Amino acid sequence: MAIREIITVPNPLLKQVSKPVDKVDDALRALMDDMLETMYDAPGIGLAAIQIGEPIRVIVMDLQEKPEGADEEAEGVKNPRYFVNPEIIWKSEDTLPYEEGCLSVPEIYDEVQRPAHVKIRYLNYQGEQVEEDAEGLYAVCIQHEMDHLEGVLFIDHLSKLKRDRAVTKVKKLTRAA
Ligand code: K2U
Ligand code: ZN
Repeated sequence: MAIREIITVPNPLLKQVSKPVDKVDDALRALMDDMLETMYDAPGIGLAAIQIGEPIRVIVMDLQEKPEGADEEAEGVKNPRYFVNPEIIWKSEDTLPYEEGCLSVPEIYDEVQRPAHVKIRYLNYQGEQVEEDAEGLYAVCIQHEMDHLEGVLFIDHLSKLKRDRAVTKVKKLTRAA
């Protein structure tokens, strides 16, 4: 397994539409293992393959949710999820706001409205087809990652002024780093 570099705005690769995967094989599973290790190291709770420069329709996620009644500083329970060629097959009318961030737009956070409930279809780590409901943070995260597969960032849902300010701030941050 390897930790890969996460590309950040204004890298034009992030605007690319990712291509479907032909086969879920050992090579793809090795890439998904690298994506998961990279996501944990960032740290984050989701990562799309394009964020490490691979323009293919693959997402990894681990919401690391705390068990019921656990205290604040308790560690979230690891529950890695893998999504190959994911599709959103239904979206609720009602939407929910959520303060989003993105590993490719570091230190920028802003509110985005998204459908509160979605139904998704994807291939899992073994290449089996799965259909699942997603609500709450799961729904927010999968829609955020599915945007990445279309070359869309969460700042693209904001005003032009906010978007331009975010890109300028990240340019300064990454130049200084
Ligand atoms: O795509 C990414 O950069 C991963 C995001 C996923 C995400 C964005 C917004 C809302 C939910 C998930 C990163 O994990 S951002 C870090 C983060 C961590 C915990 C909760 C929300 C965001
Ligand atoms: Zn993101």
